Amino acid sequence: MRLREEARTFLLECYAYLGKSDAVVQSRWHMIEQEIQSTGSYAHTFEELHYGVKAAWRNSNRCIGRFFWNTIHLFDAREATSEEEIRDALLRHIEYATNGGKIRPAITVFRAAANHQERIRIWNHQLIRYAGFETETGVIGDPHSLPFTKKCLELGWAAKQEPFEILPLVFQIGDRPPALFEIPKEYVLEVPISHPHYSWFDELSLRWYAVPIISEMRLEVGGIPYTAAPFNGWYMETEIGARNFADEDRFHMLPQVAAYMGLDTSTNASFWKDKALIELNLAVHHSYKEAGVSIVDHHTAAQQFKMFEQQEQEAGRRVTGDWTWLIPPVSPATTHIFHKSYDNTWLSPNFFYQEKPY
Ligand code: HEM
Ligand code: NRG
Repeated sequence: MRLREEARTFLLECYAYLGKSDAVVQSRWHMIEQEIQSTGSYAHTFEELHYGVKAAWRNSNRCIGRFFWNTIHLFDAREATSEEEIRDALLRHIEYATNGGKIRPAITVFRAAANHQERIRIWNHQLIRYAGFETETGVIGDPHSLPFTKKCLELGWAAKQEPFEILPLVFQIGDRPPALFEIPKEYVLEVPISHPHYSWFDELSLRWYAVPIISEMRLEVGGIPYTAAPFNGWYMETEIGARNFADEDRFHMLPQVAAYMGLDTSTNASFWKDKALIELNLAVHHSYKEAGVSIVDHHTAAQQFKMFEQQEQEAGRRVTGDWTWLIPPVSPATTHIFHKSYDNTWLSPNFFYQEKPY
């Protein structure tokens, strides 16, 4: 039986890490075995789950931020059963993680799906995210959010159709109708983007939210699937400056930035995209720092990742990684990551994509 094996592998790893005696491992294993036999599943203790989420982060092949894997705060929300309790747990997560700008990595784990009636799914991609609206004159807001925004409107969301409009929280318990809640304004910290030297930058009216809280992935620990387990760290500046603002199918800002800079956009060889990209990234990093909101630049993040690799080697664990995601999208060859290869085996515990619930 698959669950039994995965539970056992996880228990041994977890209890070795926690320094438990053989006797404790034995007795806990007997409990788990019996629980699986009589109920078809088993429940993690708090400390098992806490180690599980740390290991899931440590095993996230695509994450450059893993040096801090051991510091994540766990909110155990497995007792939350009503819509109100789930909403309160999500707001508590946002508040704790935001911490006035000094961002704290955290995860809120909701109950595991024992059966379909009880499964909890968060429909948002991230708890805090900007809406996107299709209009006759083009998209207003973030094109990435178009399908989800449409769902929210169908569910009765009263949108203002603004370019940086925070989407509501939408989640579902089993087959019940999805619940939709506006996030109270005071919970959402945002950063207006300005440039340290270009005063015209303000005219672009760019802003971004402080905390990325991925809410659509499935956490797997010891064979148990947690379908709702939103987690956060802080941003690396390229995520916003080189992708969210720059991608042609996102905010597509490079032509405007280059125009303000007076660059020659009629030829590739003026490197106008590259120059605009650097100033955009500089502005994002500067603005977060100025606002007192945690953010890391891609050079520092790569150095921290190198320390993670060393630390893991010393601990006798292998580091797995997805090179294509680990290299930063700006000046990748200036980081050590570019110049080596990574084993892209997926270890467990880990975070996985799951089918969209809508
Ligand atoms: C991906 C940085 C914290 C799990 C990423 C990416 C970056 C990053 C730059 C690539 C994102 C992209 O290209 O879209 C960081 C930083 C953190 C942090 C700076 C600061 C502490 C965390 C935490 C977790 C986590 C706390 C989970 C507990 C992941 C996962 C992915 C990822 C699962 C892949 C997401 C996907 O496949 O879409 N991270 N991360 N990270 N990170 Fe981290
Ligand atoms: N690129 C996405 C966020 C992906 C996860 N990044 C993190 N995760 N930093 C974006 O919104 O731009 N984290 O948990 O800190």
